[in-house]
Amino acid sequence: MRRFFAPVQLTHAPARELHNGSFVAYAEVPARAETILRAIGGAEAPEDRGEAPIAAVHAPDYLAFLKEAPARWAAAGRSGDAIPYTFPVVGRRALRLDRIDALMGRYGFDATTPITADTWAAAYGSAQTALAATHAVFGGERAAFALGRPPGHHAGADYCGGYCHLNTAAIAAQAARDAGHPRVAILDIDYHHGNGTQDIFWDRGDVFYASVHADPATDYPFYWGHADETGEGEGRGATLNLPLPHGTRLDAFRVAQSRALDAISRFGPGLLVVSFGADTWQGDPISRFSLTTSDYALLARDIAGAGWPTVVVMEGGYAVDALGANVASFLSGF
Ligand code: OKP
Ligand code: ZN
Repeated sequence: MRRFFAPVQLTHAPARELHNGSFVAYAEVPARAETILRAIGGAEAPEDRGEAPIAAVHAPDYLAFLKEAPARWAAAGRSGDAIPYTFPVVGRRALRLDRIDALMGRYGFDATTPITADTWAAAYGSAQTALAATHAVFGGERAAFALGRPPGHHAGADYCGGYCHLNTAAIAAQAARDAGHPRVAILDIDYHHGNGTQDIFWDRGDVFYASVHADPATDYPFYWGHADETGEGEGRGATLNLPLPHGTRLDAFRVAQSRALDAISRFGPGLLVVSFGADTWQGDPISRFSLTTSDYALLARDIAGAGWPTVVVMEGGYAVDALGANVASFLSGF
């Protein structure tokens, strides 16, 4: 299975994040990628396919913001990483967006996603891995892996959050659409709901989004991922949310994933993108499901058994010592 990673992705290394009321060490560390690389025996550098496939998903003003935010933050006299701390409450009129502090809240939905001077380059590299894996599948590979780090599924068309800046799964899915696949599906099995991916395809009928995740009644990102969110307009019925409770083990997770795969089968995609997070592992420090390392191979086998050309993009997983084995187990199922 071909796998892709760009060394520049290691440069995004924020110092701290706001977590449950305190500043703590950032959980989405470069060592996550290093441990995965060791476990899977390295990866190819992706070809640079430029910004157009990223701009096919993300708004131009948001991309400009991501590139400019660190310099504007520094110009305001700040020494630490840029972190939003004030947000435009839903529905407010007369937004004044000329100040970096206001822009941070406009383009970020939480205080857990700092932007550093290296963030744009790292996120760009992460997006290129998703494109490289997608093109490998276009070229006939049965499945390919994008070691996306920073991850992507919380990033919307015009916002960042949840350690995510560019939505790698959405960029892969859109690239498949633009290459002529009429229907593309995304299966998101990270512990957290992929609100950004859901938002991007919310009113579209050409990209199906199915997610198995921790119930947003108890878990981040709270505002999205409830079972009654099913899409709107052309996208009505093309979003499927399957929230599960704390403590979920393989049996219940596998039943939910099968429901998602059945729905995707009825949709009939020509290509599948999997947003894979290993934060469903039993020892994950920020999550509360109970999957084991060997469970990931079984889950991947169920997905592979459906037979679609498949692009796997890396999302979360924060138990760094176990992460490599968990990812290797998942990929072995293909
Ligand atoms: C990114 B991914 C709440 C902490 C939430 C953000 C979690 C982002 C997860 N106190 N932190 O989906 O793995
Ligand atoms: Zn997650």
